[in-house]
Amino acid sequence: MKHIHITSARILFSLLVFLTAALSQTTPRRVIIDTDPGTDDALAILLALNSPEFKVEALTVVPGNVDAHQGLENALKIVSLANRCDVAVAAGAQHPLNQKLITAAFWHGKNGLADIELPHSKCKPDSRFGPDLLIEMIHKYPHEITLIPVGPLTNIALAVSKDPSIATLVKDIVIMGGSISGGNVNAVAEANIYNDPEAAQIVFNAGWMVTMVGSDVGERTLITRKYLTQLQSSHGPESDFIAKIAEFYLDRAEKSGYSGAAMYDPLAVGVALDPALVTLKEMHVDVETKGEFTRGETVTNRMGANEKNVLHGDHYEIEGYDYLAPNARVCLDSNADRFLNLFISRIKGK
Ligand SMILES: [Ca+2]
Repeated sequence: MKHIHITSARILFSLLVFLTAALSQTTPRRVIIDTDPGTDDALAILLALNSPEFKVEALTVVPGNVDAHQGLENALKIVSLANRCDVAVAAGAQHPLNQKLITAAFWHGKNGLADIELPHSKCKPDSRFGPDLLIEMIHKYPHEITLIPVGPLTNIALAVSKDPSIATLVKDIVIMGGSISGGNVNAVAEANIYNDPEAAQIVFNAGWMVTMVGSDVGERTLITRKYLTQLQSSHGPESDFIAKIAEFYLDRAEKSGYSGAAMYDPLAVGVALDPALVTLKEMHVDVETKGEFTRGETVTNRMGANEKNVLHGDHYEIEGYDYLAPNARVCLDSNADRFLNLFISRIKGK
C-alpha cells in the first residue's frame, strides 16, 4: 500500500514538473519597450511584436531620435500598422533630465521613420504618464516584466527614482546603450547615454542587473544588402515598411562609409529573446557625467575592484583592493548571422 502511495506521488510530481515546463515554454513573457522611434526602433518594435515568446504590454515614448510629440505619433503609427492597438502607448518625459534634447534627423529622416508617411494611427494613446505606466504595470505583474529601453534612459530614471522598488520587481532589464570600446557620438559616448547621462547613471545604479547591449556590439551586427534582398522578397504592409526603413538606414550607413547598418535596437530585443545570441560578462558600470571629454561614457570596471589607497602622513599607500559588485551584464560580442537570420525569419511573411 505504501509502495502504491509513493508511486502515485512520483507520478503526480513528474506531471507537475512536466506541466510547469510546458507552461514556461508556452506562456509569452511580458515586455515593455521604452523607445525614441527612430528607424532602428521601428525594426526593434516590429521584431518584438512578431515574436511569439513576447507579449508586448506597452511602448513608452522618450525624446531622443525625435522629439516627444513626433515620437508618440511614430509609436502609435507602428502599432497601428501591426494591428496591435492592444499595446498601450504612452507619452513620457518631454526632455532629458539635465540638458537640451539632441535629435537625429540626420540618421533617421525628418520624421524619424525614414520620411515614410505611414497611415494615420487607428490606435489611441494611453492617458498615463510613461514612467507611471511603467510603475503600475511592474506592480501589476511582479517579476514578470522585461523592460527593453532602446532610447535615452530618462523615463526609466524617472520611474525608478519615484518608486525604487521596481528595481526588484522587474524580471529583467535589457538596454541598448553605452559601449566599452569607443562611442558613436564622439570618442567615447554612445548616443542613448550621451543624450541623458544623469538618467543613465541613475538606471545603472538602481539595484537591478542591467543587461547592456552597447553600440560597439551593434556595429558588429550589421544588416547588409544580402539581408535587405531577403526582406524585399516578402510583401505586405508591415514587410514593405520594414524593407523601406532598412533600405534608408543602410543607404545612410553606406554613404558614411560603413558596409552595413548597425542593428542597435533590434539586437537588444534579440538579446531579450535569446541571451545566447551574445557573449555577456558581469561588470560594474558607471556613467561619466562631468568629464571634459568623456561626459556620457559608460565607465566599465573589468577588474571588479578599485585600488584601496590609504593616507599615511603626507602620502597615500596602496593597501589592496575594494571589491566592486557588478551591476551589469555587458555584451562583449554577438553571433551576427544567427541574429540577422532570426530577425528576417520573424519579419518575413508580414
Ligand atoms: Ca532608439
